[in-house]
Amino acid sequence: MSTEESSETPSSGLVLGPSGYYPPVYIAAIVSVSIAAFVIYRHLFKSTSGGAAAAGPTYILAGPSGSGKTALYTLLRYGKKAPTLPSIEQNVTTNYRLPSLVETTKPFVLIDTPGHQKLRHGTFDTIQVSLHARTIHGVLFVVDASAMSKPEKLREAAEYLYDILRITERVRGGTDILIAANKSELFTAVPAKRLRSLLETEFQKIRESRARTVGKVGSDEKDDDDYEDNAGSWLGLKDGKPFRFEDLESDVIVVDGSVESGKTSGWVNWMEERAVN
Ligand SMILES: Nc1nc2c(ncn2[C@@H]2O[C@H](COP(=O)(O)OP(=O)(O)OP(=O)(O)O)[C@@H](O)[C@H]2O)c(=O)[nH]1
Ligand SMILES: [Mg+2]
Repeated sequence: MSTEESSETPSSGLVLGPSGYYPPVYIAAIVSVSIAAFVIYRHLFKSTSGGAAAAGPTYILAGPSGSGKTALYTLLRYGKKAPTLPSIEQNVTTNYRLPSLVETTKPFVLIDTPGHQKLRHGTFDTIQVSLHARTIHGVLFVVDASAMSKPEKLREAAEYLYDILRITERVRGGTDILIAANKSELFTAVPAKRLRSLLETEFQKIRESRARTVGKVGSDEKDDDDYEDNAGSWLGLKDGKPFRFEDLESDVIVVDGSVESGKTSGWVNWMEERAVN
């Protein structure tokens, strides 16, 4: 066998191919393309729950980053607290057992979503999938109640919830939504009733500002399927009145709790009530 036909790597560092040496630039290109393909694969298939949201009755944990979703998911799923890191992809189980329904119902799908703004598209997709499959039993929108007295944190939470409602309100009857006011053991935590009213005021402002971007209040139609292009200025619109959660199709309630103190019964009871419907 001649040296040219040998498959050994030459000492120069160049890789020998069937027809000679591949210059480093080709190798760099192949590596870059492989990495890009891997990133796209992860983005498409790993950042969302895939088919799980359509596989059975589903609860989705959503909400801003740092609100305690993964802490809650861990407590619900494993029955104990554990340290968490900011999530970059969803945590999914198709085998979640609600405590008082272990004997009587099948397991549920429980999905924990990342709250970072750049990763929220996966959450919207998951909600869409679950809505179309009619498997959605509820969205637990987790907020850090101790941060809700800060206008920018309140605004961020309200904007995110608004965008979720733009999806759920397109379906007749809407979707049950629990705003889980977490970290209620902290003395700075805003109580549930006050939080509801703060969010309503914020929603009114968001609706007005989005109406300005599309023309006038209610000018973009609810039955436009493309929610991405629709600012949602129609949300909860009734006789020109200020925004009220009770004017929505979706049933929205706010309940205090604390993963840290193990005070989650209000949220679990809410899930159990919906589990049998
Ligand atoms: N004081 C207090 N801290 C909590 C509580 N629940 C969660 N935390 C803490 O809040 C921090 C963020 O919790 P995570 O569960 O990681 O937050 P997340 O909503 O999953 O955040 P992302 O994954 O970035 O969307 C962690 O340090 C938790 O320990 C609570 O009830 N009280
Ligand atoms: Mg998380």
